[in-house]
Amino acid sequence: MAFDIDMIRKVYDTMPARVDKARELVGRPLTLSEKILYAHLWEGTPTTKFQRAKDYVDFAPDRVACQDATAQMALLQFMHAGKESVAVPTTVHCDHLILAKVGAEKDLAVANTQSKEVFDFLSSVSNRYGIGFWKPGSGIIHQIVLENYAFPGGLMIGTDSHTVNAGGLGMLAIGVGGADAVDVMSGMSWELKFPKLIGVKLTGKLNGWTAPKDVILRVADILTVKGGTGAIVEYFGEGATSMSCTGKGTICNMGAEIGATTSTFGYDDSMRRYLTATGRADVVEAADKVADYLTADAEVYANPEQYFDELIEINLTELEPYINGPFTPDRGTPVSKMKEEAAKNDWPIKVEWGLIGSCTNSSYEDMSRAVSIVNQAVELGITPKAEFGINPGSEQIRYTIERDGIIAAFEKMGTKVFTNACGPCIGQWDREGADKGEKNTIVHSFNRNFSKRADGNPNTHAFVTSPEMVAALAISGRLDFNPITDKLLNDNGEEVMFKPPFGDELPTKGFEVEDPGFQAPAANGSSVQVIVSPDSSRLQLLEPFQPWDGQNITGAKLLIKAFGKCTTDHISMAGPWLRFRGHLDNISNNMLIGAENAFNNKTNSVKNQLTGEYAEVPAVQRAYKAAGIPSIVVGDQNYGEGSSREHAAMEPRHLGVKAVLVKSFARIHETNLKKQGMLGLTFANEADYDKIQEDDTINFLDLTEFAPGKQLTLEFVHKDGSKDIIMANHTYNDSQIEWFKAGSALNLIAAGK
Ligand code: MIC
Ligand code: SF4
Repeated sequence: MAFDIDMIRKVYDTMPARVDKARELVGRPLTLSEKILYAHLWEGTPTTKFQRAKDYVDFAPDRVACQDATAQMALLQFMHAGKESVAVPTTVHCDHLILAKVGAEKDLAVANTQSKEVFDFLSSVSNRYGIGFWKPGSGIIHQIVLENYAFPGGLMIGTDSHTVNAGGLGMLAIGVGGADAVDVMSGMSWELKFPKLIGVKLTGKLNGWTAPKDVILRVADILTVKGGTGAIVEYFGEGATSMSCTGKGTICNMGAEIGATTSTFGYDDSMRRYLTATGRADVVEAADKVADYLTADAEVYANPEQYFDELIEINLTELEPYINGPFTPDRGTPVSKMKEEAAKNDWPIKVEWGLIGSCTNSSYEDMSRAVSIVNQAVELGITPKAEFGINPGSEQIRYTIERDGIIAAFEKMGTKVFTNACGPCIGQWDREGADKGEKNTIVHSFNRNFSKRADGNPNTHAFVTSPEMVAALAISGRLDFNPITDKLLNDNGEEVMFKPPFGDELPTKGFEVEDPGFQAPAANGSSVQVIVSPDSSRLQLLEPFQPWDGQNITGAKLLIKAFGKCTTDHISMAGPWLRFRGHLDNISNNMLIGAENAFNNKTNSVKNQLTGEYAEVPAVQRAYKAAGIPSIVVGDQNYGEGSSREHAAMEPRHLGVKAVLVKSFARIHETNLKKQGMLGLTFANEADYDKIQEDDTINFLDLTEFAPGKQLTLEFVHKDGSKDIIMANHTYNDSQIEWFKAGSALNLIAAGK
């Protein structure tokens, strides 16, 4: 478990010289993000003035973290890279595959039986290649990383979009697909387009009912789900330094929901307190020596408009609690407007469930503030109207809140304490009655609330809010309850009111844990056997994808023209499908089943152009594949938003889709497509989306001249014989074009190039 103090010291040793040199070259003060990026340039990469949002740059991340649902594919790919062990410190965390049903103890035992094969695979592959392994029940990847590995000024990548959580400790932590992780684990550089920078100045101070969560709910409301694309969000100001480190983590975590590359905060006392409380006083000592490099230059904070591409200012003193949703995390409603909004939109007022947890909001502070509301309810004699569930973020948090009586207080109210894992946040929730599909409302402190995500029911209206607001809304049983102004009736029919929540930032008696659930890898793993049974339904060794044949793609069929929001949950659904994350062929049966077909507004119903009949998307695509016919997918804005799961790129690749042509992409998904040897293209003219018809056949006219910065020409032949020529943009650079030619980036690594 030992966090790598030597590695951290090495980063700090080289940081000042690198940053000073960069500042000189750039010729102006530097932001924190720039300092961290310049300090992590890949050896030999010239320090030049990189153009934001333009230049691809090679970096050397300090760490890699993977979670079980994505690690399977990442490590199956890593096994092809031909390496003896990972080149940078790496950990694997088992957190996504545990179904929440009755409570931690039983649920964990069930998961350990049902997913034994997968956990055994991950444990042995970790042991084999020098990877630290966190067992099921140890906690959610991002809480564990924050508690053990994150450090100010570091650069890490992780195969999960919420890796960004570690920004709470002043890191640049970035979510990537498994293939990117394989590069870094193999000792290669990691490429990122030099990001734009968004500054968020926080003035004032959080107070009363507002929490760090409200900052990001407000930012999401301002920037929307794609407003952060290609950007790092840097928070600063008195409002930033006055909040807790885990609160900062919450804000950075949900930066994934605005599409931001990552978010971060400058090194401050809250980080010192957190590092010390989590047993890392030596990191504080090392960081203090280079503290000036772990925050932006003073001129940047004094005149932020000169250094950021975009600047937002939020006054925390005036900020209200927010409730975002339903169906998208950027639809923000301040608590004072909820009565009006809910009535206007006909959202179900009755709250059925309140869920506290997920990697976003499962810290000690979150639990202690939420329980302060629960305790008040008990004192005031109110029986909660909704059901309650919590997922502690890690075993260390669970153990500590149990010791401090917080769990007992929750349980007094009938709360279900689920495993230290993702649980309902990723649809690992056996919610009673969800199959009836009734319209209903739930409130949770998670980050995502896409349709069907938590319980599979498309009519569940999920709202995202702070843990303390979840507690208040669940106890009142009403979505439009405003705890700041509204009274409640207790069980005796008396009018009562809640006082604002309060809680400890960190446990006054310190953190404690008996068995954190960590397994260190063998010192020399070369004799460890990694077993994948050939008849497994859960795991399948990968076959390399075929290289490009050097010809234009012709006679391709339109598989689907997806309409509106098409997140990775729509492309490769989670929930029950998580069990196939290590088996490419089986999981491909969920390909695009959640996407809305623009021609009939139905999901999972597309026309098979060979028969004229409508059928499920994977079935139609398998029919094209069997007939040796290529196909393409067309999509709308921000296609592939959400998760880092590369299955959303590998499934179409595996089933024979050649290109995905959309109005715009989310960052991680676009990279995942490139890595897997697919063509990820955007309409040069967005309005051309409307020209695409259901029976179209597509010919590429100049793929043979595929080159950086050069548009591709596609001919869409309609049913009546008429044609449209559509120009497509792409962002492939020279090396990414090589991935396409080779069939995938991994094919190049495996060939030793
Ligand atoms: C999520 O929150 O959607 C997930 C599940 O953590 C994903 C990763 C996955 O699909 O395995 C993510 O955010 O990247
Ligand atoms: Fe797990 Fe949810 Fe966090 Fe994703 S967002 S890592 S599913 S807790």
